[in-house]
Amino acid sequence: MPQAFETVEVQTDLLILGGGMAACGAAVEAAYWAKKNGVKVTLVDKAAMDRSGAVAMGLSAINQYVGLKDGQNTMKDYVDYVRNDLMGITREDLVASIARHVDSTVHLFEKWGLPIWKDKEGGYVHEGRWQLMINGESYKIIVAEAAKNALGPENIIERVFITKPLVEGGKCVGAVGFSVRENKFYVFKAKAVVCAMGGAVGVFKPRSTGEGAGRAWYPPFNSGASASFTIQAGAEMTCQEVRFIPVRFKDAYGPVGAWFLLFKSAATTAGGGNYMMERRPELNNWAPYGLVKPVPANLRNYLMMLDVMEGKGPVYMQTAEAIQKIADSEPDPKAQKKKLKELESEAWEDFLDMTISQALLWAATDTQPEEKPSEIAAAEPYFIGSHSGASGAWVSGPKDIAPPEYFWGYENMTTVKGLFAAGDASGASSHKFSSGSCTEGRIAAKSAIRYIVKEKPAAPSIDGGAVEKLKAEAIAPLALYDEHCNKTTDPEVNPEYILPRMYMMRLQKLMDEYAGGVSAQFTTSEAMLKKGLDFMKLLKEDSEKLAARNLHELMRVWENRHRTDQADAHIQAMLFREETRWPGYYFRADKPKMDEANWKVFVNLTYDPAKGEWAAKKVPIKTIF
Ligand code: SFD
Ligand code: AMP
Repeated sequence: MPQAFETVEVQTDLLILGGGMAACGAAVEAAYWAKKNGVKVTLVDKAAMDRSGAVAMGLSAINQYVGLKDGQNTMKDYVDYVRNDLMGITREDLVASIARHVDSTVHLFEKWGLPIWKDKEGGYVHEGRWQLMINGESYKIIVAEAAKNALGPENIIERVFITKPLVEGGKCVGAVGFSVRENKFYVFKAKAVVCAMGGAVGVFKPRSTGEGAGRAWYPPFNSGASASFTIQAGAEMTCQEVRFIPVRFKDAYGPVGAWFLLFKSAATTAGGGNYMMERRPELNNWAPYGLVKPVPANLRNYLMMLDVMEGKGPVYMQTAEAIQKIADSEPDPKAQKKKLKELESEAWEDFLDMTISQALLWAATDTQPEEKPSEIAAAEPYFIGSHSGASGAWVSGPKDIAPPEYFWGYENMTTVKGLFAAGDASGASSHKFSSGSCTEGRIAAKSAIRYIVKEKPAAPSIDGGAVEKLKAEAIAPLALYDEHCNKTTDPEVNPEYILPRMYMMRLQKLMDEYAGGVSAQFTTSEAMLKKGLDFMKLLKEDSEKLAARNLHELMRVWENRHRTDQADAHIQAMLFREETRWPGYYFRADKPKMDEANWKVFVNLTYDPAKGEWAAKKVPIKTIF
């Protein structure tokens, strides 16, 4: 029996998609400018904002704070840091734009109630040059509360999963989606849209399958919605080849930043060798970037992977040594003991504030960080433009910093009119993290409201027929299941459809083996990528046969469709870039060297949804600072 679905139409001016760090920043800023300009704002999140997105579990550090007012660093310092970390490929205008505003966002967090560690003089405690320590278990709740207070509950719709954009006459005029709790299909008609639906996890096969499926560093509920939304809207995408592979405490993905930066811990292989020192000559091959401090994240990974590939693993974070060294610097045994206790509790809190499962793993494996080292490993690839990856939509820079090639009227607007992107959704501006993503959300929302006020876009006229077509497409997997599920004794095995879990495993296997995942030691080549694209074509054909048993699974169907768009874009971009620029993230075995003369450029992609075709091009990098 086909299920009855109500259609709910929501008319608004500014539509904010997502409820994470960027969307919360967008909400707070939009509320202010909307009141002044009589603009209606609506925010839609697939989950409950209090705990949605990457910061769901909380965080133990704010990774971007520039300290402009106290003269700790300049905007240019931050641009220099990001450019080098991304091996020269970065939009300096976008990074600068966030860097000059990020401190004010952090001050807002503090005003909203986020406890930031203070030293004896009342200054912020730094984890590293750019990072501040926080008691951040409730970080997301605090930021979401501010966003909710600013917008008002009547303008927030939770638990609605966005599937696709509405595009009319080359402009983005809204989005469609469905409730994950009720049989309701939503049509949001808007004058401008801020896309902030996070990055993508689960595109590649994770290290943990079966016994630990769903365990990953980045939250499993970010599944490529931003990338798919902007790709399907026809927006130009950038840095789709720049995945991020973090090194993490093995199997539970605990963060390493506090250990490396705050506790100044070393990582060694089983024999005690320190790859960062022993492998230093390798960095010359990646000059000039490899020779700058801090060594880019991908190269730190790479040096470690070289040891692992030579069979020198496991790799250990020498936690006990690091803690003891700090305690020993205290003047007397009593102070040393006190310090040791303090460090122990900080070590546990680091995990309890942001990766609780790692604390559980320590407990389950009888690990006391002050007594024995813990294993670390490179995770699987993720798509996270806000962290140390860079994938996302190509957006306009700010008028006062961007060169003409990077400016088209409204900062953070994609190449599709009326469609703005922030956080993981916007590309080539890495190292925004939680604070920078919130800041970019603020910038994008203010700009989107300026677009609405200045351009006065007409209300969208999407007709009923088009809406019915989108609705039928969105919910078709439910009917497909109902029609065929009784044709086999086990409904999980059925020649008429594919369930989302099976589909996801097929996608992950493809990416893992052909596009340089964990099992391929992050290595691929032109031939492997082309073969991967052959399989991708077949997978995409079969995606029309995705079936869902209930609303929850319908969400899983669409998550996988979104992941597939991200996967496809990734292969296309790696294939186009004929060099290896980020070893440690991926290695093109057929083009093993970095080629500054030909490839110090952005790779930008555009998808034509009508033809199902990609177009790739090189875009020059403009040096501003
Ligand atoms: O160090 C849909 N991050 C860290 N940032 C820091 O500042 N400090 C840290 O300590 C950090 N660490 C860290 C971090 C993340 C994670 C997961 C861990 C550790 C374990 C990075 C930041 O969290 C990240 O940069 C920002 O959160 C990015 O912000 P944004 O807004 O781009 O993404 P989001 O917050 O994940 O929100 C996404 C939202 O979209 C919703 N959504 N809504 C409707 N329809 C759909 N189809 C949707 N799909 C997704 C989500 O529900 C969510 O609301 S450290 O260890 O690296
Ligand atoms: P992580 O926990 O790895 O996400 O790191 C938190 C922050 O510290 C991020 O800004 C990282 O880029 C940075 N970081 C982590 N490890 C190192 C390192 N070994 N050297 C320099 N920066 C680091």
